[in-house]
Amino acid sequence: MGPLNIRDDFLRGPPKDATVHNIDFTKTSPPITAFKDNFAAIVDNFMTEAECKELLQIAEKSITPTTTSTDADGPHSPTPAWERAMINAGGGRQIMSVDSRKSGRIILDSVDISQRMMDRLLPFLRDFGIARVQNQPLVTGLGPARRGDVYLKPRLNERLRFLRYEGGDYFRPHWDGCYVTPDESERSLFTIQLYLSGEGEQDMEELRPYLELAEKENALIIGVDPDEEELRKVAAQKEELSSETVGGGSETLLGGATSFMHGFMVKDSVRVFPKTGRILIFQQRNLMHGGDDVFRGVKYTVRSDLI
Ligand SMILES: O=C(O)CCC(=O)C(=O)O
Repeated sequence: MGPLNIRDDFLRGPPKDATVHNIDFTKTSPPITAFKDNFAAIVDNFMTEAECKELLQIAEKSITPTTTSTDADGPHSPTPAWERAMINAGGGRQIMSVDSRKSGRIILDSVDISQRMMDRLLPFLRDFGIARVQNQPLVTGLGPARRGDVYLKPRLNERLRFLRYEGGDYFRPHWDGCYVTPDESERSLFTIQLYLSGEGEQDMEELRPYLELAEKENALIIGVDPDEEELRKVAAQKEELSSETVGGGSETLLGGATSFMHGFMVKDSVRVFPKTGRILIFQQRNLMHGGDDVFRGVKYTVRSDLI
């Protein structure tokens, strides 16, 4: 990968018109009492649409071949080579698992960009009371709280994971693993999702039949003895519905919320819909979540961690 050539004033300064919203899981619809006092919050307008576009371009440029390819149809301009996202299999190994997730991914390691994002984020973390974490057992677990461990000087993991979901792509429910640096002096406590596309709230009437199909597929996949024939049928129905609505990625996004739920088989979840420039921050401990299937349009998000 060559130099990223990031302009000096990119992502500098505080965002204009940012609004914040703390998620109180006892007051959400549906309420999730098991997540009482667990931390999750949204900052809207954290980045402008232009900044989101530029960030995505930087990421795509980092994986775009520099040479033009030629095949039987003639020369083609280079297109960014998004890889398929994998899951961690322990011991630093990654494996493909479409039962768990299906999306494109670019991994961009950039201390510079993550530092600029962090400079912008820090005042919000202070307001949320998570710029310094001490005696918060729900966030750290009981051991660190009892020992009086203090988590200071948060930074954003420079490993930025750009995810691209389209045509029925998803990330099934899971917990985010806590990342511990090799020298064990730092660990991640919070996840960051920065949405680079999406319009925010979606029409639930329109979305409901799509979600029901995705839920059916999910229930079959995680069942003890899945009915393969039924699974194929549901997957085909879902594909048909999603591919009908895919058309270049310029359409309004349908689906793709980051959903919080208490348990794999829970039907109704608390949805945070992607919105360009919106950032979602939540504690890694306890908060089961997933990325809903995307049925129309393209969802782009950047995942990182606060360490
Ligand atoms: O794409 C999403 O909304 C969720 C992604 C996610 O859960 C993850 O990156 O761990």
